[in-house]
Amino acid sequence: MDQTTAPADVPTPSAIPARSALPDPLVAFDGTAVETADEWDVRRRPEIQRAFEHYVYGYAPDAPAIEIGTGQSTAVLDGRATLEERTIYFTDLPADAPTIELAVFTPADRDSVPVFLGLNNGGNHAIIDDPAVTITDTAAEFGVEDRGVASEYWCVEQLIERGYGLATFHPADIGPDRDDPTEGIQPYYADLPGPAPTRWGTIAAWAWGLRRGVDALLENPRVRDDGIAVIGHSRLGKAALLAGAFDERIDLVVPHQSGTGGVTPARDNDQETVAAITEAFPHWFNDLFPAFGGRPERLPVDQHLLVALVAPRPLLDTEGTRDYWTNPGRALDSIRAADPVYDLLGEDGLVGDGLLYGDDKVTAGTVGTLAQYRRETEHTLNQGYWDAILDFADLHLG
Ligand code: GTR
Repeated sequence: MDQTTAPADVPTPSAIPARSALPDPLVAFDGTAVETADEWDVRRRPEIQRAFEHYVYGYAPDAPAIEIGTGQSTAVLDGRATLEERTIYFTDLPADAPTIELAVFTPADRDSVPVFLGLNNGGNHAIIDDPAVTITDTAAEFGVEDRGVASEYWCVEQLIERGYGLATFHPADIGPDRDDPTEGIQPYYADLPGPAPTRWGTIAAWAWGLRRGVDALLENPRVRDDGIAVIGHSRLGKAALLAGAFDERIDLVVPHQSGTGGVTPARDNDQETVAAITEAFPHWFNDLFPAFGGRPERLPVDQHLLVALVAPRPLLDTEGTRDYWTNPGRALDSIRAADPVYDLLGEDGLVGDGLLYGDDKVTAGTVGTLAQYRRETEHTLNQGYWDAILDFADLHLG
């Protein structure tokens, strides 16, 4: 690993001291203090981003040229919502390159609303039970068979009622969740920064795909430009957080039960370790990250810094108390360790201890721009979570 050519501002693991504590977000890799918002923006934020690309997720391509197809617009949910299906084409790539099949549900009676963008594992047709929703090719291959089976997970009726939209596509539009580098969008990008072992993994590709979803939403008059929230669950929560950390057009981030490689640190994690995750899912990360298995204290970064990259934008980390593998306690440590960056950038960040449970009210008095919210669940998403998420969004996206 130490032989790889790291860019000048990325330290090699041997050049940085092993640290069992989470690295201080406000101390640059060269050991100097980061004392102003400007220093954070110009110096520290980019070096942290570079280190995540280099050591963890891989370098993703720049924003590509896209074209958005016309597709269908149709009334769904008894006329309460409008469904727009739009294909996102990558116009500089060969004609056989992947496309994103984006479905956007928005309240029929509003002009322009905040929208949650998230990857869905079932297929767009799993969101509501309505034959109007297209079963896309990738969803037919990788998603579920039955329509509407994820309706109590995505709760789109509840979103619509509360004045929000949902935009979604299947992750396999960008790349299937398996260890085959010949599939998906990745093989279409040969020239990326960094040496070969830093080539982007699937989480980076999914995050990049989400950012293409943002490109499309910003062109959509039914979507409020300053109201784009990104959400994702578990492996897709890791992608949502990564997208939010790199893309300042994203206004609010909800990494739901995102675990290791998401909000949960690699250090001092007695649940899913770097060794375990890179062995089970080698394609999720780049090929340098596995070298930190068994020695996470050598990582120049840890996941609290990914949270910090979202600052000053609001982030709600949602976790299940019985979802042990994601390690909600360590995720809370991560949130807390990112808080000083919110302070530096003039946001209130955590209020109190930063933790809310179950029926705790998510209001201006109880949460700031950064919080963890837990429910008594295992590894799932449901209406109770959405109540809290939408309360948080009401506060910050108004
Ligand atoms: C697990 C994996 C977790 C999490 C989860 C999921 O098997 O170990 O990191 O991503 O899958 O995506 O549901």
